[in-house]
Amino acid sequence: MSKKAFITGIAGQDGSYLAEYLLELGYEVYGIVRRNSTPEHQESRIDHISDKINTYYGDLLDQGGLQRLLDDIQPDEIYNIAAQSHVRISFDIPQFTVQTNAIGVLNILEAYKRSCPNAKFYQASSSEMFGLSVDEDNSQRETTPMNPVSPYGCSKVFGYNIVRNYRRAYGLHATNGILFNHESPRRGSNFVTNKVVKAAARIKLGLQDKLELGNMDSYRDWGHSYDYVRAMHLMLQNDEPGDWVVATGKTHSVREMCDYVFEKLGLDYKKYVIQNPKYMRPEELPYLKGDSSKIRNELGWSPKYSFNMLMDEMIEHWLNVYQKIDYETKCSILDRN
Ligand code: NAP
Ligand code: F7E
Repeated sequence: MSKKAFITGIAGQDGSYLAEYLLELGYEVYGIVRRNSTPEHQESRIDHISDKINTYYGDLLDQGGLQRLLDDIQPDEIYNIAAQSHVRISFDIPQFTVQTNAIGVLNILEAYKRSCPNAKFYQASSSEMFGLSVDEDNSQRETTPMNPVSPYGCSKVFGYNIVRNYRRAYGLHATNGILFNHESPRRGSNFVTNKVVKAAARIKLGLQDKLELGNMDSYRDWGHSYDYVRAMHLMLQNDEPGDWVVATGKTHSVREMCDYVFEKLGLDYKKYVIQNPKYMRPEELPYLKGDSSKIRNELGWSPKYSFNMLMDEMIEHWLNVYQKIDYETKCSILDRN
């Protein structure tokens, strides 16, 4: 009999890759999407698999609805991926962020504990929880102290801790994946990688003439969402629940990322990128580089995508979207480097 997976945030970046991956593995896939006044846009990342998955309206803030769905579906695995996931925006809407990312985790844990306590549970925890803490070897890992610098980071620390508490207190198979930044062509275009690649492609095609960014001197450990959803699934296949860091172990500044992307398109980013204080954060997290030895050694995970492969896929995606140039010109741009 197929296993059943229940995914909150199924229409988000990770939710969509995870749903695809679990379908490939033969799972029955269920998930919730929020009510939205323009429903024709909200499932764009999962439209291509809409006939293979089962989606319901639901919200992490509506515990009764979560309870009813888990009662009915009785999933084997629950992936709590939904969140207000934008760090800078968490300063604009701190209460909604904390309600969803902290109380929302408690809501689904309670529903899980009552409806299907034998299921396995995954919580989307984040490297943003480490904030200003960096170990002496310039990395963050499972043992690095948590010192968050945003309402988002603070909310995720609560989610992380309540999952550990429910694991110990009630013997639940509840796991935290502490994921570093991961991107893809499906990334929201107000996150920095997709914002830069999309703008660079538009500039190349003459559709835009400048790009406004915030702090270009922060460093991030960027991987591909596809590799990271494989890690989520692996964690739930382990007999014991736990906490695992998922990261590439390589870090790049926003400036270096701009340099790579613009150069790939034959452009000099310095001619086009300007800084706008609007995109600065009240408090910034300056540096992330993850040590994922634990998941590599214990569960055998490793990423398939390098930073360059990730960026190249995103560049190709946005060039295809803005197909004003013909195929041959596009190939010559991609071949140049
Ligand atoms: P995403 O693209 O922003 O997707 C988040 C999803 O959650 C969206 O479908 C969103 O729906 C939904 N959602 C928001 N509030 C909700 C609520 N109250 N109830 C139910 N659904 C709600 O984020 P992602 O990049 O896929 O990230 C997935 C998870 O991993 C998030 O928890 C994020 O915080 C965490 N994480 C991400 C990264 C990363 O680099 N991507 C790293 C570490 C951790 P709407 O479209 O309706 O808002
Ligand atoms: O910012 C700088 C910004 O918004 C990366 C989320 O998935 O990863 C993500 O959070 C860096 C920051 O991601 C702009 O200040 C400069 O230093 O792409 P981002 P994030 O804040 O690291 C963590 C692990 C998560 O858990 C989150 O859910 O880029 N930056 N200029 C900019 N960032 C944005 N968004 N826009 C700019 O114009």
